[in-house]
Amino acid sequence: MNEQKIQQAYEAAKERYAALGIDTEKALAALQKVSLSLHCWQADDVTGFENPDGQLSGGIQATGNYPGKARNMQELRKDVEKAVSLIPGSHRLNIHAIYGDFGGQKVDRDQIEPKHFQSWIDWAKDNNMKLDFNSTSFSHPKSGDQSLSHRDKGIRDFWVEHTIRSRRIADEMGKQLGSKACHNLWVHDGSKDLTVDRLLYRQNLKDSLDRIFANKFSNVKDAVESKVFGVGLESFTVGSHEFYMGYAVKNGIMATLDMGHFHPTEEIYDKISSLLLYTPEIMLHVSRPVRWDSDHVVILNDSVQMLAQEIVRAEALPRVNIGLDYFDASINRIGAYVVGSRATQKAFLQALLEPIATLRKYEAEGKFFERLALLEEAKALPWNAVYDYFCLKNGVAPAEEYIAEIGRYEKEVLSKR
Ligand code: RNT
Ligand code: ZN
Repeated sequence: MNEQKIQQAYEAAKERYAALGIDTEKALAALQKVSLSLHCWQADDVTGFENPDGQLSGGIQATGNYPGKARNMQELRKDVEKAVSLIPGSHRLNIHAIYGDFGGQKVDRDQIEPKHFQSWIDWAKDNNMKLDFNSTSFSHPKSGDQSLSHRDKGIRDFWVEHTIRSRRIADEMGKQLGSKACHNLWVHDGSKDLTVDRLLYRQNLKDSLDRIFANKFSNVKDAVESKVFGVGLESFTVGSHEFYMGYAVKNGIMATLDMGHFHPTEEIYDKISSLLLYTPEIMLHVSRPVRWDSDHVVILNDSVQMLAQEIVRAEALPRVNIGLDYFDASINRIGAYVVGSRATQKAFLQALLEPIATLRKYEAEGKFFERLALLEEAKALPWNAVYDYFCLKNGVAPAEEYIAEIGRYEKEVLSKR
């Protein structure tokens, strides 16, 4: 796309928005500050580096067998660097504990240390990125159907130790990179069939969490992630939404809202303005459930748009940590990162360009037809010209041009794996 054309289209859009009282420059400046936390696990279908042949377990599944997945740390970093080069702005990388630099050694989960992640911290510095972290309860011989809530104290102790160490690693990342790291705790714990011991498991999980969070780390923002159910664990999830919402509120930590972790017609956008009254911040897992928590690549759909609108309308951008969470193994994985990240950015840009003052005025005056009409019209305003300009300003391929770039990378790099 010709630079001049992008510029011209932007000038026209700027005028169009100005007529509605919207300052596109302000929206662009705000979007520049929206950092996405890219999930490292899209690049290798949640395999990690502990055991490259290991099977993914714990109620999550990556389906598809597209060639070219990252087989080791070097390949994964190269892929993330490529993806990031096609996403305007500066972003974070969200790492799971199984992605440590273990140097070919067997390092069990209760043995991980900051040193195993030092090369990630150095990499992040070199690439002008910040890091977030996650403990990993799945894909391990001690996982079974439960981890932190297991009825065997020995198993619980193992996972408590792992999670405390994970938070310590996050602290080190936050300290060295000068930006607090989000530590997200999600455990798959549940049961396939009916349990008569719901209370027992939940008491166990609460007790484990109390032990895990007994220490405060000043460079960590803690988050706990609920879920409605996992594959193979359909009848009961220990860490339900109520469980973690209660825990987060009581302990002043974040709840993570994953878009795929609620009942199929339940949307997370409506939870933002409630949770923020009671918790300091929120962590998001932007995802796309298709009939279930299928973790399809994020696209610019109503769910993501309404989520972004709610956050912007509540002036909550500084209190929301935007993580992505999906893993599609059936398409080019770098493409998956880029499509999902750009869709998320577009949703936030649209929200930042909303004629909110007029909409609020209509609402206050009871002019509901006018409110509905303007909401409809706003959908078709030339926000995409503003996004192309955002790409241009950030030196990133605009519009569909990234498709060819990813094609080149596939030919030159991925196809040789
Ligand atoms: C699983 C959760 C969790 C994971 C990652 C890999 O349903 O969404 O966030 O996807 O931790
Ligand atoms: Zn998630």
